[in-house]
Amino acid sequence: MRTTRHLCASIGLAVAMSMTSCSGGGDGGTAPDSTVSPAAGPQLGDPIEGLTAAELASFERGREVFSRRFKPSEGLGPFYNATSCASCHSTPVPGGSARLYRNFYICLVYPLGQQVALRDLPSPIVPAFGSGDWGGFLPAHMNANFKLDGSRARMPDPDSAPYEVTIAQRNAIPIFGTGLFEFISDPTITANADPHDLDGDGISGRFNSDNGAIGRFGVKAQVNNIEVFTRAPLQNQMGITSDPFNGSAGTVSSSLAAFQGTTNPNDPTTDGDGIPDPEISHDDLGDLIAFTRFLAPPTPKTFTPAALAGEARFETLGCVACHLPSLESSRGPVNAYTDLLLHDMGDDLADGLNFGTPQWSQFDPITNGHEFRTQPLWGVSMSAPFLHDGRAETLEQAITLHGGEAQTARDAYVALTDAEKAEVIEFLEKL
Ligand code: HEC
Ligand code: HEC
Ligand SMILES: [Ca+2]
Ligand SMILES: [Ca+2]
Ligand SMILES: [Ca+2]
Repeated sequence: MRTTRHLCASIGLAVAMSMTSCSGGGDGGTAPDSTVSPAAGPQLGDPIEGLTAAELASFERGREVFSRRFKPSEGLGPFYNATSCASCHSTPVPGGSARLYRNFYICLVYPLGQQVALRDLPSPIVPAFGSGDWGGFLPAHMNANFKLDGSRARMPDPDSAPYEVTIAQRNAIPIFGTGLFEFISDPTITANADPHDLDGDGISGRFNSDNGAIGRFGVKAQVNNIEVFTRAPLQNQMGITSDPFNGSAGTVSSSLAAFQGTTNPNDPTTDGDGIPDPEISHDDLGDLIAFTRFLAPPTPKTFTPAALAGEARFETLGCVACHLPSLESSRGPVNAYTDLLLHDMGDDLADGLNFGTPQWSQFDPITNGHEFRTQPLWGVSMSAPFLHDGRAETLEQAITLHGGEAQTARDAYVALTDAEKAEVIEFLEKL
């Protein structure tokens, strides 16, 4: 059974050998032997095991690049939200998440299906700050276009703009272990998709695609590979231009056609700030990619009897329909509690934005405005606030705000006694 196998794989051989239920087929709720030792594995912020010496050295240098605060003289800007990756990914250590004050806005104009970014911005991410000298890159101040006012971003007013404007917030998510999603094959992801809910369990699950390749990264699974999700924040969050490192060779198992691609890994990014492009060297970019690619997942804590009971409830409540405990990868099981698929989360969580080309979206009405990638739950207790915009302060709130396809599981959770709910929370806190 998936949950049992995952538990043993993730808490290490020594522990696994002391737990008879690990040899196979357990029910996921077996109480642990009282001699179970503390969970073993990499410390938070360490790389995954099994790297070569060269990869390890690159990873260590990459951690420095990740925390480096770029200055305007080094290319920061002309537009930016933060001066380093670690500005938003630092709680509790570099690679982590951030509180609400680091939230940023995403803005698209026109209706779903025709959405485009504000004119003169490289992406839908609205930069909070801008400096004075853009060379030829000055935004045209027209209608719903991007504006700076006293170096602070001014977004179009959705009520008075001449066309539809959709604005949503994003709260930083942790990237511990995220790089392992590249080592999960396309068929492993697509095997769980059920876009028309043919098995009738109320849960669809669509894969997203990014320029024809299956998406894995971002809250809408809108990006295929770590190179893109390193170069894109460099440009969109920090205004740091880069040349492709591997380009299309960085793409993970391309397969499907896309119509609304968001990223092209083969294009150099450029800007007009007067600092020669690229603003990050090839070596530094490679090291930064090594850091994001090889950062290890959080090591689960030892499961208490209550956590084990919570794990069993997590399954009976139906949470596992989306939060799959484990996916196979070429580097072993990835125990992230996600299927890497999109799910309709209901009207209240919907952000009205479409990214990438989700499965079947070219035929059906576009549903991506209501959909999100199942957020991984490993290490989840360290990354408050929760949900894509950080609207939930506690794990309990995050669960009760689930809607749409998750409504049944959410209602089943709400119907539990306080003691039973506490078991589910304790389980989440051990991941
Ligand atoms: C202003 C805050 C901010 C900054 C700065 C920032 N990020 Fe992020 N990061 C986010 C948010 C928010 C998300 C989720 C965004 C989404 O998918 O819409 C994210 C997602 C990611 C992901 C995908 C994680 C996953 O689970 O799929 C990676 C990888 C990542 N960031 C790397 C970086 C790197 C590398 C840098 C520096 C070049 C960086 N980020 C800078 C806020 C930030
Ligand atoms: C239909 C699929 C689905 C089901 C079923 C589901 N979830 Fe989720 N879960 C998601 C998605 C998608 C998100 C991200 C939503 C967002 O960011 O707005 C999420 C987010 C979360 C988060 C917040 C994670 C974070 O870091 O922000 C927690 C905690 C969570 N789920 C727990 C549960 C529990 C417990 C259950 C069972 C009671 C459950 N989920 C059932 C899809 C699902
Ligand atoms: Ca720049
Ligand atoms: Ca289904
Ligand atoms: Ca420049």
